[in-house]
Amino acid sequence: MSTRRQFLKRLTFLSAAFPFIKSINIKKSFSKEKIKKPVVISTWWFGVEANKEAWNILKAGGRALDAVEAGVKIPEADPKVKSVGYGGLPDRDGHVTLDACIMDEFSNCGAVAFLEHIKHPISVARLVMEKTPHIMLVGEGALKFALSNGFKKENLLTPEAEKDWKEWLKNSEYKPWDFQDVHDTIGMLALDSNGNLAGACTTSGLKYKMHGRVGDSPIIGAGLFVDNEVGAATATGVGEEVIRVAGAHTVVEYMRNGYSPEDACKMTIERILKRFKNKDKTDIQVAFIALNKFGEYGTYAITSDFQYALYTEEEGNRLLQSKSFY
Ligand code: SD4
Repeated sequence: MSTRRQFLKRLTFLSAAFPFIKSINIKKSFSKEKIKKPVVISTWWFGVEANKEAWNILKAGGRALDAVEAGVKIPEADPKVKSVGYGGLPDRDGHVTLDACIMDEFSNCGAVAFLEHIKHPISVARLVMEKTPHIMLVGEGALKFALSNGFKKENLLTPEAEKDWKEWLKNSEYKPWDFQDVHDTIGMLALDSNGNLAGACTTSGLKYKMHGRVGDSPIIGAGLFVDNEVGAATATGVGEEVIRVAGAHTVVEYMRNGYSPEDACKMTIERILKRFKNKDKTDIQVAFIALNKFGEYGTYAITSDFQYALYTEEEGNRLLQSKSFY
């Protein structure tokens, strides 16, 4: 039985057994021709440039994995993006420490965390996936692995980021939830013309974090998850909250149960918000983006500042406003 038929059979069974499961999005009559592909979706304003790079690979019939790696390398190398790679804001001790992960259509995955001095952590993550029997390397070990594979050791702290950090040091007020200023991980998901999914996620993490702190972004199942039978999801925002609900995996599991990508993101955000009953929820941000096997996408955020970039054949490359709770 084909994978898609198995998927639909499971969904039909689930909705019969559990009528409360929303079955409105189940594509009983989904024909292959209706699948919108290729598609690439990514987080925040810098996703637009990243998508362009990914699209070049996708439109040439390339693999989603190659597209997402090439795509996220754009903000990694851009010093104007103060939350990813080169030019990222440092931790409270002045170190730029990077987290990244990547996952393909075969559930192969690789990650690096707490990595310093390497401009493209996503490519190191891919090499961890392809060249080692492991999934994640961190800190010194990740750096050693990168250098032994030809990566160059660089200073990633730009004069501008250093200036911001020195300014912050004057009061050293640690507000990891302060999303009014700079933040923003790039998470990217792609469906290629062969119908395969992949995802990548890369960040310098929360600004002025404790030295050694690692967020959700390099954690498979939290910052990123891909299941080629169902869909893919990635996260941005306060990583601690994403990890607590195994965010990206939760989104994919909701999609497996028949929910649309948008509903899946929304329900996962709801699970995060449950913990904040008596607090002001508008002072933290978490957002998810999701893409399913049919090329349908969806996003949801806690607060209204979240934007994402979407590139499809029909509509071109656009920066869009996400739905949110607040
Ligand atoms: C982290 N999730 O390190 C990342 C930060 C981020 O938008 O996405 N900011 O927790």
